[in-house]
Amino acid sequence: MPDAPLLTALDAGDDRADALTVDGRSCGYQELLGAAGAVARRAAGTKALAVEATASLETVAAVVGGLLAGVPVVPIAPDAGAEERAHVLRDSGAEVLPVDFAERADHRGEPAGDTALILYTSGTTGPPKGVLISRAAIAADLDALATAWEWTADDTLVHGLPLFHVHGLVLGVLGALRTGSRLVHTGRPLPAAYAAARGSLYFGVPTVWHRVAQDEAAARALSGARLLVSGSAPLPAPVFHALHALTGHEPVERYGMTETLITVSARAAGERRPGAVGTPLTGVSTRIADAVDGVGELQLKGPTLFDGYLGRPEATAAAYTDDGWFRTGDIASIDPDGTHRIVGRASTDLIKSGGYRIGAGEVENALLAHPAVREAAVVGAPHADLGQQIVAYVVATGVSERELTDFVAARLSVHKRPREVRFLAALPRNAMGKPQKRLLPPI
Ligand code: MCA
Ligand code: AMP
Repeated sequence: MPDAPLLTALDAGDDRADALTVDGRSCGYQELLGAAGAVARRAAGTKALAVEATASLETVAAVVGGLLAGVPVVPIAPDAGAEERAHVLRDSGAEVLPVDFAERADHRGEPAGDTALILYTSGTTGPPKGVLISRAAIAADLDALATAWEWTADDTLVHGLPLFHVHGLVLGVLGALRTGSRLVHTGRPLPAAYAAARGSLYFGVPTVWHRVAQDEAAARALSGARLLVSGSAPLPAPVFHALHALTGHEPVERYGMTETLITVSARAAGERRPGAVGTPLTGVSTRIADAVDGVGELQLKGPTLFDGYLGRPEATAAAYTDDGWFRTGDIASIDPDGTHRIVGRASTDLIKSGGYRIGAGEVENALLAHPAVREAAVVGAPHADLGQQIVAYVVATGVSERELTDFVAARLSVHKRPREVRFLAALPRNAMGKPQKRLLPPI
């Protein structure tokens, strides 16, 4: 299995000139292979390849080039601030290499490298950790999803998601290059761009689907599609129903994590239930641990799981139970017919905003690095469009909300900035002096 190529469709010799469109520029597989070959030649022998993951053909060529060279690819968010960027480069040892899409070099056959991607993701505290994702895990996941969604070379996949996370990159790019479906990446996930692309298979995070459902003309244009898929955060039931009413399609919801890839999904041929994420994919086993009335932590086993956090054996060990199950940290229940429901997260310090995973501790540390800030507590407040929005409570003098927001955006990344800052005289603390987030004033 590890010796088999990951991007099977690329080797199959398809010569459509528009096999791939990213932000308005198209290319065929042969052009992509040529550009990726040039990257592979440069990357050969490096420890890891850092890719500035803009929505562009260059990003796709760089990622494919890393795979061809057998060098782990480390995508960097284009909006990553100085501190986050430095952390990722230092922690991974990845090199930034120039990528010129006009360059061509012949590079046949993928090597049997183990780690395909190192994706940086937030925990509740501390800086993001590098998640090691193997070729075998990606292949297993994409094949299971192709079966679940009846995803084939006849599809045109459309999305506009960022290319530095599992959703946009693994499913949204590598998935197209493995199944052979055409890909139209819209640059940004705007409803009008989704409508104009006239695809058969659409991916979006709930925020995107919420915006589509609010744009009636765009939503109606999706009625000719085959499948609308939502994931990365809970899809609110009203959005599910609005999409159904406007497009005629009930969205397929699926559940995953950077560490596990996608593990549970509704099926193209099956029932789609609002508030539910379907059943485990081929090869995946699930259980609910320490259940009270059937609700408890979702734990997983299967071929799509990661190979650990880069250089952090203790964190890797802590992610598993003693008997070898991965602890998702998500609270779930399973209906009598096997349908899974995600009902919350064990820790409120892991925030999901617009489908992005953000650690409260990471944002708090960034705020505390500002000389005017003495204390900081960050929470995810419910938000109709973003699911949760980042709200910061700070004890600070002589600094404005805007200055603090920009400070975090420049240090971490724009999507990790608080959307609201509340100034307090002191943080509520318990007798031991520990901050009590549940006693913070309501938003
Ligand atoms: C605002 N902007 C700023 C600042 N404030 N720029 C600099 N400094 C500031 N302080 C600018 C931004 O650069 C941007 O500019 C514009 O304001 C809007 O940014 P923002 O408000 O962040 O965008 P949004 O509209 O709120 O974004 C919504 C979104 C986004 C598009 C849905 O959240 C998104 O792409 N989410 C996808 C996340 C994702 O893919 N997650 C998957 C994780 P300009 O407009 O000029 O650019 S993988 C996963 O979860 C698993 C495995 C799974 O299950 O899938
Ligand atoms: P990330 O590592 O960014 O992929 O975030 C993974 C987290 O996203 C999971 O642990 C869940 O909390 C959340 N998530 C992903 N998909 C869903 C979904 N369909 N419903 C609810 N939560 C989801």
